[in-house]
Amino acid sequence: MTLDLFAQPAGKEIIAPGACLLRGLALARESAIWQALQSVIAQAPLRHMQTPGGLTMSVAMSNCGPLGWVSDRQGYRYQALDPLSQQPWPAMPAEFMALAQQAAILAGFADFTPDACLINQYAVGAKLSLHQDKDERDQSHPIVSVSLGLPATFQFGGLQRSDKLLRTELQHGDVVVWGGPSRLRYHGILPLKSGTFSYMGTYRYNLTFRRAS
Ligand SMILES: O=C(O)CCC(=O)C(=O)O
Ligand SMILES: [Mn+2]
Repeated sequence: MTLDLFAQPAGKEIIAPGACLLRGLALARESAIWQALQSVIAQAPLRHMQTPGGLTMSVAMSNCGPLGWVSDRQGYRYQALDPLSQQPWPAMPAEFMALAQQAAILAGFADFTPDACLINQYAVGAKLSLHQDKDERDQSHPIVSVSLGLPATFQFGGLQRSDKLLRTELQHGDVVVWGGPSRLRYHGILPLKSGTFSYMGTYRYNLTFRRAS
């Protein structure tokens, strides 16, 4: 008799209760994901948003899906229209949705239907300081985060900013999911080191899938 029912999927590392790292999960769909990503950013270009405090973010961002995350002098929020074009954000590509739902299921979140996907593009030196994802209305849904292109150091902390940080290198194709008791853990990305990743060039891309409404 085998214990397959209890087996973890290959490459699943539990990093905290309700949080796991699915190494290489996106690789099986990488060319479809890359094509879909290029189509989204052709419709809604990557741009450097302003923080409420007036700083320019080092990461360039765009969105797809019914809602998109935006930051400007008025604050952080989700909205249905791209402020650059006043048009709806591009639709969530089917391959994006399929990957996000597959990852959520593997992580133990069976009914995740994201309505927002934030796209982050990191050039050398770009970073995302330690923060919580807390602009979403219902935090019973997880965050699914997909890494593409150049590697980066991910910091994953606790519920207090000062809590000890786990540091791990995220590679092309890795997916991190955090929800449940880990949903509001602090996390961030250290400044990107220079490099070239075959077809994605000198960038790291990250897709974070959220249930915003
Ligand atoms: O780039 C990453 O891996 C993390 C992105 C993130 O935390 C965010 O967009 O809120
Ligand atoms: Mn975040």
